[in-house]
Parts: sequence; structure tokens; C-alpha cells
Amino acid sequence: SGHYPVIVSTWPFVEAVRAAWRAIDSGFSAMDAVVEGCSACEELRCDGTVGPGGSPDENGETTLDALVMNGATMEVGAVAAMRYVKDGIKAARLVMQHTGHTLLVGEQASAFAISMGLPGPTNLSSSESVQKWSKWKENRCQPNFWKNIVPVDSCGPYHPKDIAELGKGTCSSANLMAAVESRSSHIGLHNHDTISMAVIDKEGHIAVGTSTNGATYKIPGRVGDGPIAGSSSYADDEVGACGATGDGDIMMRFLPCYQVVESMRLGMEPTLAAQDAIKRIARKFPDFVGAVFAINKNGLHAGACHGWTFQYSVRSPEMEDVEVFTVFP
Ligand code: SD4
Repeated sequence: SGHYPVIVSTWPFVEAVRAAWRAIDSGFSAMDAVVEGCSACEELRCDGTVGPGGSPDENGETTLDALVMNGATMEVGAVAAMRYVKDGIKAARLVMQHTGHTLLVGEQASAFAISMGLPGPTNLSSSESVQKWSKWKENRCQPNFWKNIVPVDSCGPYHPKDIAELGKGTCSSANLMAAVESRSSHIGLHNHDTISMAVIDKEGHIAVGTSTNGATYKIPGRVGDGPIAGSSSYADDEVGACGATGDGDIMMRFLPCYQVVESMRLGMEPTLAAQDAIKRIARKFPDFVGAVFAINKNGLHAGACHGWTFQYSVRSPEMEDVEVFTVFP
């Protein structure tokens, strides 16, 4: 007995879920709804970390990672480290619909997106991202939340020696405190970074999508879990779907969303499947920060997290509006 349609999204991205719900209500497919929902987040610059204008890399540039997946056909389209184009999720869908490829990267992804009619080239920086970056640059040890739990001076240019020294940074205690504060402010739900969304449409077809500008102060060229199918999100009509958020550099080693869907295929309830996927990562990386939501094809959903408190948003027919669920580690 399926409770369709249903929309699930990481974090309290309520407007994004409403946009996806409106799309479903007007008869659009699950895939269209995913694109509408994630686009809404990109336009609103959810948390300043989805879409343009957020999370500057080491050179101060914002780039986008995005993915869509169709759980009926198992088609996937994605872009990684895409520059100068604001519409990450639309670019991902264009890759899926109009090429035989799955993943395009960097400037060539931008060129493809623009050739397919998306607006660009555009500067993806905002005054906030420029300010944030200049401040960080002034103080080379200011932590990147994801990487500098042990503070490192990760400002390029890199030399083999620097790489060897990574993790042994020489930061003042003031910077160490900043690192600790930055970490707790993230755990306090200030900076969510990624929208991953799953939609089950009226027919029970499932689509997922993810859009993010990745990790702040990343080394240019870094690609996170966002555009990796099975890591940031995964869908299979026969089983259900999953969406993830968190430290992509760690999470992408485990394909947590593939794991969640495959566990549900073998009969696990969404709660257990989500918890199991997170536990597998935490066992090896006890300091990692991340979360997943799981939804099975009957519309039963759950979340699991490690290192922070996670929230995810749901809209289904029995709800009057989007509801936000909170999951504790
Ligand atoms: C990344 N997964 O690029 C993204 C960041 C994120 O919540 O999800 N933050 O690593």
C-alpha cells in the first residue's frame, strides 16, 4: 500500500519541498519534481551553500556538483566542479537526457550546459563568498570545518612536502579554538551544504537529485560525493531511495545511498538500513559528520546521522504542509 506521492529532502529546505510538491500536483514526473525542488534551493541559495554564491574554494571560486537519477530506468546525469553556470541540477539533467554519458566535469561541463541553453558564463561568487574567502585567506589556518578538525594549513600551492605535512599543521591556539567553534556551530545546524531530494510520484516512480557547492575551501578540482550515484543519492523504483549530506570525502568511499537501497532490497526497514549505512562509515571514521535519509517504495521514511543532528523534510498526501523530522546521532 503506497502512500504516494511523497517528497523527502535533506534539511529543513521547506521551500524546495513545496516547489517539488507543486510540480507533482500539476502532474509532472518524479524527475521533473526533483529538478524543480533542487532548482528552488539553488535559486534561494539554501543556507548559502547550495547553488551560486556560497562555499568558496581555495581560490575563492564557487563551483557546483549535482546529480539526478531516474529510479525507473536507472539513468543518471551529473556535473562535477562545474564553473560559471548557476543551474547545477538542470545541467545534470541535460547530461542524463541528451548524452550517452553520466558525468561531465569542470569547464567542459560548463561549456556543455551553456551549449544546451543554460545561462552563462556567470560569476558564481557573491559578496558573502568573497568576504568569507578573503577572511580565510588572511588567516591561513582558519579551519575548513570538514577537513580541519585537526587544523592544517591547506593553502596551496602544494609541494610534496606540504602534502606530507597535512594534518600536522602549526596553528596558534586561537585558531584551534576557532576550529572547535566552527565545528560546534556546524553541529548546531548552521551550515547544511547539500540538498538531496527523493520524489515518489503518483505512479510510484522514484527520482532523486543532489545539488551542492561542495566543501568550503576545497582544493580546486576536488569533487565530493554530490555527483556520485549511490553516494549522495540513489533510487530504484523496485525498492526505494536514499539521500545523503555530510563529509563527502569520507562518505563517497562507502556509497552509503547504494548501501541503504540494497539493504532495503534485502528486507531491511528504512530506519535500520539508514543506521547501518552510517555505522559502516563511523566504524572506520569515528569523527566523520554525515547523515542519510531512506524511503522505501511504500513511502516509509527514516533518517540516521553521525557527528551532528540531522533534519529532513517530508511532504505526503496526509500532511497539510511540509513536516520536518529531527534525528539525533
Ligand atoms: C560535499 N556532501 O561536497 C557535500 C557537502 C555536504 O552537508 O553535504 N554538506 O562533501
